[in-house]
Amino acid sequence: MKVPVLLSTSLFAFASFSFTEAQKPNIIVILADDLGYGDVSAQGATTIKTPNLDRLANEGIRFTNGYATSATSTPSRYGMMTGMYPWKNDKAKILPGNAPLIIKEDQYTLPKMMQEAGYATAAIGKWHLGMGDGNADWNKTVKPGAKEIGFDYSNLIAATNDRVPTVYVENGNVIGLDMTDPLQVNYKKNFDGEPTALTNPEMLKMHWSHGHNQSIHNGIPRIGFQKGGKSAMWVDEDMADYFTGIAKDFMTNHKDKPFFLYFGLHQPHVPRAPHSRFVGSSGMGPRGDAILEADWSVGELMAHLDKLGLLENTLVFFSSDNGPVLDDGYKDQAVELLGQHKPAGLLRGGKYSLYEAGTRVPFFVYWKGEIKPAVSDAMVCQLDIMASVATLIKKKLPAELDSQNTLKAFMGKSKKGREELVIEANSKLAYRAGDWAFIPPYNGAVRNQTGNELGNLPEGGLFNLKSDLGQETNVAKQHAKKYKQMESRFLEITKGYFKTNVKDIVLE
Ligand code: NG6
Ligand code: CA
Repeated sequence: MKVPVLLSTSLFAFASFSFTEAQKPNIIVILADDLGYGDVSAQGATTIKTPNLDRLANEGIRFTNGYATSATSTPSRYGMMTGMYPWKNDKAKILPGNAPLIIKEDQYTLPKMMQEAGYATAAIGKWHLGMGDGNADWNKTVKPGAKEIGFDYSNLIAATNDRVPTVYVENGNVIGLDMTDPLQVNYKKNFDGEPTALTNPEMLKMHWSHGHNQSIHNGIPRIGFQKGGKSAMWVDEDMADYFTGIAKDFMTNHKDKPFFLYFGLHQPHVPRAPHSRFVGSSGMGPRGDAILEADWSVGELMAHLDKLGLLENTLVFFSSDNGPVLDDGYKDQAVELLGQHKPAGLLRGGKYSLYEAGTRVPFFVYWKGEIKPAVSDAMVCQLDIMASVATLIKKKLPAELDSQNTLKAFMGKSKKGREELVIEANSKLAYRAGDWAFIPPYNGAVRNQTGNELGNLPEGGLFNLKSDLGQETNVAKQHAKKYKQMESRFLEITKGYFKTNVKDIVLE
């Protein structure tokens, strides 16, 4: 083995490996959108096969207790990107496409940390953390945005694939805009004479089931109104190819220097409109096809890393921003064609839920040659990527972060991860510690329009996940002492943030 030159500032050592400043490992975080615990064949799916995700799972560490901080996208991504619990920022809620950036420009972030450590940084794909100052003019550079929070390069969709503006934004600039056809966006009212799903249903190739009946683009109705910008509009079916290509280019351009890449997949979030190559490939309709498209995309990125000779010098995190949902507002037969497939695996709930499937998601950590394949039950969370990577690259962090160093668990050197975690869903909080899940008393609907169970339990809930992974039996009463103990610790951590009378967000 080649021993690096022993200069105290240039030698980094962790457990069995060491690397020099110049060889600092690249870090890639891939976040799928609404991919459930059971949506990957390495985690039990049999109807669909996801060979590329399986490779990360089976040749890396596959975590059975891997969590997002939240059961929806914005708060979840906020937690990952800032190392702070999202419920400490009251703006970290599902954002419209014209929302301002919710991360303060002077806030410490994962990408800023990587920049300071000499990394080239990029955010590619889904953003959903707000862009601009709240009065964005999409025909000029929209800022603050990814750049201001630490990304040298960004190529993004502003919010979600079901929200306007339906354009790609590169470094704050809408790509392909024709200045004679300015792009305008409004979430309150339509622009005179512009078609919507309600006025012009004949224009639709995909129909809505709830919400999603405003501006139409590419035959698909969206949330929000937009006008103009026609030359800049994305083609949903090409989005995977587009972002995969951009990510490959970024890797190629930075192959000789350490890089940090955040890659936000848009699948299998609605509207599910995969490329024709994937249409029909899953036998499960657009949702399954979109998962296979995401699997392909990940495979492409990994093959590219290999081609560039970077596989052995790149640490890859793969996870999902929140749990699964079938009907999230479009009639795309996700429910009808599901068959035996279980998007949440054996877990209860799904996206929007305080039950496990809201936040317990696929979570794989892969590093060829450094990480030995294993299945780990350690509790890990996306929140902890920041402090763990900091430890790996020997970077000091501001003390007040919620992010914890679980590097040893991520690298498979320890079976111990986090001891406890507060998760969020629709501004409601729940608590996980050891084998136990605690849900404080909340009123509200049993399910929302998607059919997913929200986990509102007016009496409060306590579940032993070891003996009851599916959370079928609420043992709050039988284990009153444990309940009290969990409650008191939960109240301690969430002091000043926990509210009992939170209303459910109503999806229209
Ligand atoms: C909801 C949308 C849903 C999805 C979600 C955000 C309606 C009826 N539903 O409000 O379709 O876009 O927001 O999903 O509008 S997330 O994964 O980005 O958090
Ligand atoms: Ca999501």
